[in-house]
Amino acid sequence: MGKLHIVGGGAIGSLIAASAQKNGVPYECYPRDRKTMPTYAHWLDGQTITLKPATPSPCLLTQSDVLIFPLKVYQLNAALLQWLPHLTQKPTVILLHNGMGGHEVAKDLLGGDYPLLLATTSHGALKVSTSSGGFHVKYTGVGATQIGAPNLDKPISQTLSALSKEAPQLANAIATLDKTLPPVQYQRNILKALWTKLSINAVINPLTAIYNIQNKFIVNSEFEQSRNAICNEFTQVANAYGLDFDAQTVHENVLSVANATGENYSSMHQDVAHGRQTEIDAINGYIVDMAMKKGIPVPENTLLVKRVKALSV
Ligand code: KPL
Repeated sequence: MGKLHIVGGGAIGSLIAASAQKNGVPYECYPRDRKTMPTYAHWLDGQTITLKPATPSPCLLTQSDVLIFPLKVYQLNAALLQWLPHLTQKPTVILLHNGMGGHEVAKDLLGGDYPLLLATTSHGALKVSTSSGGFHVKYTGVGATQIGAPNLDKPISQTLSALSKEAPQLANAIATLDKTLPPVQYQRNILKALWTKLSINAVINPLTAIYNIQNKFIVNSEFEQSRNAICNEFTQVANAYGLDFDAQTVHENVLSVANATGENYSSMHQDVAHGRQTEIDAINGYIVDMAMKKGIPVPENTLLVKRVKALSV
């Protein structure tokens, strides 16, 4: 098994590092700012896990290594550029972020045939500052990670065991991630899985950020019109790109995630509350961009992008 190299010291990156520590997976962590890297993690069972110190700079990786970027899409270009000289042996790269656009960034910098995996996770984690000025990470909810290989030629393997014959390097990287932070579910059609997550984020994230509410409140009738409009626009755009969605199922799925994560404040709510840049460009902004290329009007998504941008720095 190769070593797992984790770029970034955010909540999910630190959760992966802590989980690697807990499960005996060899890893290195490369946060942008070593001062804000969590030093320990609080696990759901009350356990405290001490993280190993961060590694100061990238190093040459071998093909069996796995390089994961649990970063925001807008941080990806700079991070990949920094790593590019160290990827000559083509270790597997995994992108793990909310929203869309990472695949395009990776294609530009790494090329369309690079051993690449795209992933989305529903694990919950919170990075917390301590009174002494340090940081720790809190595992707030067990979820699952969906992962798939967008650069493989069709026909794409249906199962992970088929993938291990077609692309053993990618199957091994998935196994490494699964040993680190299970469960990891292989998705043959990862783009559809990412668009599904996009539909959820496109409704919950901007509404919770704009109205300063927990996820559960977006199911209220006062948001019905907006929810319907977002889901209808999303579905038209997704269909125009050959992705099979129907608006009613999209809407029902959004409501069920909002209920299941009801007590959470969405990541966009938290970004606005902490004065950080939001992921609006990679979520509703991505829908707007993709719609423009096909000449589809998306007034609700366009309005939400403007309103969230007005809230954030
Ligand atoms: O992914 C999320 C986010 O907050 O970004 C949801 C699913 C909305 C959970 O809060």
